[in-house]
Amino acid sequence: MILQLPKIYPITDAQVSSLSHAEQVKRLIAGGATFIQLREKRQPARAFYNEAAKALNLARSAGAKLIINDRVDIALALRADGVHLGQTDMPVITARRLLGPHAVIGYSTHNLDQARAALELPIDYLAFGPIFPTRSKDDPDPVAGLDKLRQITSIAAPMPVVAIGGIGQSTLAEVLSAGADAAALISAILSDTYKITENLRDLLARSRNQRS
Ligand code: 3NM
Repeated sequence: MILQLPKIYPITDAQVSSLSHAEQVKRLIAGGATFIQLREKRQPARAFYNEAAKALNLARSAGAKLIINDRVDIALALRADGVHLGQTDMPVITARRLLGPHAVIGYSTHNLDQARAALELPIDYLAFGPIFPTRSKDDPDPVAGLDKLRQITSIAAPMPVVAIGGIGQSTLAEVLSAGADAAALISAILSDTYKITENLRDLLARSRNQRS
């Protein structure tokens, strides 16, 4: 079945935001998030497990889906809605075997060859980026730009494509016009602690005004 993604896909980040993942999730849900990724690159497994458990409770009570970045073990232990995997994480096929057919699996790609290869994998969405320069990722791949995004969205259908990297209020429209099904964002939503809910509401409103 083809995954229906909201146009705005927020990702939590404990470096960009000083708040806990659970608190970020709470504010994102208040802003209208229905599909959220928890991304944690530094915490030890136990600390992240505890945080993810709290975040998942919040998501469940709001009917939102929660996807765990990288950590298939934590997603499995908590029965989270799915995982987001990168090129150096556990192979997608292995994750699918562990998580079963109903889990959502998203997969990061950074160039055309990776995107083509991803289309052969048992994934639910393909992420592509960075579309623009980003400061939220250590050692990002080269900026891919909108033309490559357009190429990918044209070959990927019906696989949903999530654009990521440097997307904000002013660039959202271009990314969606390039055919992306959703935009995944960190700093444009999280960088001001007091405006997380407001930022997300604003982005969702903009995305609704956009023809797809
Ligand atoms: N992955 P921001 S870019 C987590 O290119 C991540 O795959 C990327 O954060 C990729 O919205 C990125 O603040 C960072 O730019 C996205």
